[in-house]
Amino acid sequence: MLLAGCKDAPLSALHGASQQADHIATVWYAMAWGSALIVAFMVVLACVAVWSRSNGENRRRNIVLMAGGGVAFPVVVISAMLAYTYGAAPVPQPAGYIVEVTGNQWFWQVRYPLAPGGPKQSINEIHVPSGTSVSVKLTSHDVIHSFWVPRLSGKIDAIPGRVNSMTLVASEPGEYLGTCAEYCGVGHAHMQLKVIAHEPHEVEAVLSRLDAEEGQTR
Ligand SMILES: [Cu+2]
Repeated sequence: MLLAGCKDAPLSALHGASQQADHIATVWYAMAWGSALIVAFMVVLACVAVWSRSNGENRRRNIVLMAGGGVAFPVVVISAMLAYTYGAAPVPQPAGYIVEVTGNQWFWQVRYPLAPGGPKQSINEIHVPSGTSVSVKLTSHDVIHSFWVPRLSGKIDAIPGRVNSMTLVASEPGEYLGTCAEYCGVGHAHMQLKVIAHEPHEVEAVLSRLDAEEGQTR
């Protein structure tokens, strides 16, 4: 019941706006309810163990219970969860749009290398077309940051000297809040960003209003 309060928050991973985020939420629910059932089952077994009396002749049964409950059961549950998590994950589509994002203490620098009329840039806002697979190429200028837009996808680290990639798709136009998810210094808590998904035909006009990259003409 307490968790129900988190569902519609702007940074909620349980309120997906993409297939990828919906899949993460489904896995989260399966793990949460599965874990609750396992805990309940273990509590029942512990009660049975406390209340039953052993006459010392059940050694074989005890070994079977320990091997079953301690080895076979976790192996089956964890394997099934692993297969489900990877097997049912949405397959990334080839990217139709590219943004380059650089983490800085304490802001996100966004570059649109293929914008019409030359590369454009924005700060703490990522303009993307909705319904399109967006390739985010991520790096950092100083320390390790973590890029996380919970309603669209999972987390990925921004690491100095390295480019990490992820693909995200916003199913519908709208604004999706994101945040740095790895402590990166005193300004970390304010290091938020917004993915703004536009109707695909509006993106070109939006990009044309952004600042040109230094050294480029508009
Ligand atoms: Cu941070």
